[in-house]
Amino acid sequence: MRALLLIDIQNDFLPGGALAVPEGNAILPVVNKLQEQFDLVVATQDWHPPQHKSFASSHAGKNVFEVIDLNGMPQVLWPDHCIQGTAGAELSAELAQNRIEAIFRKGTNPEIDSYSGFYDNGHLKSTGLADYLRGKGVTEVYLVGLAADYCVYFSALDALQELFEVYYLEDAVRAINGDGFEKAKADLLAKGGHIIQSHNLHA
Ligand code: VGL
Ligand code: ZN
Repeated sequence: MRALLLIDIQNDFLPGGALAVPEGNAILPVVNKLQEQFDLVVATQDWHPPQHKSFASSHAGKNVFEVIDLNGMPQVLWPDHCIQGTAGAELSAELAQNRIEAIFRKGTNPEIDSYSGFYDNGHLKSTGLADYLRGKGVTEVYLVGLAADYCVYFSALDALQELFEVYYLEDAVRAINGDGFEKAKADLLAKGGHIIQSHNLHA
């Protein structure tokens, strides 16, 4: 049994958004078509309280994209994004949503960032996604969404660690940083993940 995971396809990661991923909108038609080939579609949603510690605005004198130490872990400082209840945090209106069975929210703890849909960055707390998928009999996880080098990548890493077969759909993701994208793909391959194109996938 396979599941399609839609990672953070939210307005703030799309053109015009607070943390827009270059060409992020290019994934939308691909993702909408892909959904038809899956019996289970699940989404994640970055869902931060205002003044989240991953925001540069929460640290006096710090700039966006600077890296700081946050509770013993390196933390990239982001522009304010995906604040709970704002339009930027909503899933894109251009994303087909009728087949999404559940939405897992993350990044709600103001003290720690949460790139993966499975765990926060310190692996302190689970979102319940892995158990949800296992409960549905899922063994293979296909990942699409934004950003390829952050939330899609970290979700894929956790999916591997949770012993799912992992497929990263290269043409249905876009990255914040080109180098980061190449490193993410190389690392996923080294750890047993599969990098595939959506046209190579069939029902
Ligand atoms: C993301 C940075 C900060 C993502 C979320 O969805 O990739 N990136 N928060
Ligand atoms: Zn975030």
